Amino acid sequence: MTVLTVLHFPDPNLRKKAVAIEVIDAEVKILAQDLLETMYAEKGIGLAATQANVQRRLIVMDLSEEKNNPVIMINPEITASEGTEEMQEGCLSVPGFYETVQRSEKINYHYLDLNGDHISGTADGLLAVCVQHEIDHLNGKLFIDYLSPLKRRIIQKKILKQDKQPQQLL
Ligand code: GNR
Ligand code: NI
Repeated sequence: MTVLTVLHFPDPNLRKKAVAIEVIDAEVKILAQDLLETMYAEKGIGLAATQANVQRRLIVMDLSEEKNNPVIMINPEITASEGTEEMQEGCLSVPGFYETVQRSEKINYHYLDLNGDHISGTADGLLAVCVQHEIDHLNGKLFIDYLSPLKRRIIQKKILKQDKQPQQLL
């Protein structure tokens, strides 16, 4: 088990489109576990493989209070959506910034689990937001892309400055 490095905006690798997973082999299973471990270590509620610089269509999340409900979604897709809702979002790849984003309110989704079984469901609230946020990552899109260019530029400057500071290790 490994905590992976999470890329920060404006790393160009965050803009790459992830490719579908054709075979759920040992490598995919290890990646899923490492993504979960990274998500828990960084105190996120979701994480996409893209954020760990792996361009495969795999996302993980855990929306439970007790952090005991890991969900692994392979090749996740939104098959229907309705309504709009606004929620304040954050992102481990845009650390320290929280902004309101408009998304679909209710979605139908589909994915493969680690056994290759087809899972579909409907979601609203935080789960709906999180699934949309994570699938965006797989398509090279970030929540700040929904903000004004000015806001995005300010955030970019601040993150570049932040990441230029020497990091305090332990
Ligand atoms: O930890 C996270 N919290 C969050 C809050 C509101 C909307 C989306 C998210 S996802 C984010 C973790 C992350 O960056 N996933 O890609
Ligand atoms: Ni994110």
